Amino acid sequence: MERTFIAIKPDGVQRGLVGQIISRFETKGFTLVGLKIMSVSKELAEKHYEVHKERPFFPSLIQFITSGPVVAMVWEGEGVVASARKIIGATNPLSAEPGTIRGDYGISVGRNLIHGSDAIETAKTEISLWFKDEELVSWQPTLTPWIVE
Ligand code: D4T
Repeated sequence: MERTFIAIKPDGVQRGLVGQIISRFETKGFTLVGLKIMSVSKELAEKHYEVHKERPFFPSLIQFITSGPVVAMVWEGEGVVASARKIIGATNPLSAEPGTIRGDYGISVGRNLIHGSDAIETAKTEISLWFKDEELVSWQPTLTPWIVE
């Protein structure tokens, strides 16, 4: 079953949006299979954002993501990678559609609240970077037949 990596960034945690953000994925019908709050080391942050290491915003991005607790999650379900990106909205919250997490709660690209894997392969890499196998729980919600035909 398809899985994606989602992280609520320090701004989302500090602003008390953890519950509301989790609710978006839960009520959509996806299954939570991994969840932890953590301080992110500089090493983990730099690995996670490695593709951006030459970009001018890289130092401030690393500083931001390591500045407070992050809630790391793995969500499961058919099509979850692309669907989660839609739920999250465009990178710049000012351009993100109302109804998306960034569209509803943010105004600044450097405080865009949440990360979601951008492709199935990226999701696999990010899940193994952030979670140990034994931290993930495979389970079948009893509600499934009411959500998936
Ligand atoms: P993440 O990776 O955090 O889910 O964001 P996106 O996938 O939507 O966007 P991204 O990889 O292009 O950007 C990664 C991260 O860098 C911050 N950022 C981005 C920034 O601070 N300034 C910028 O100009 C850009 C483009 C926001 C998200």
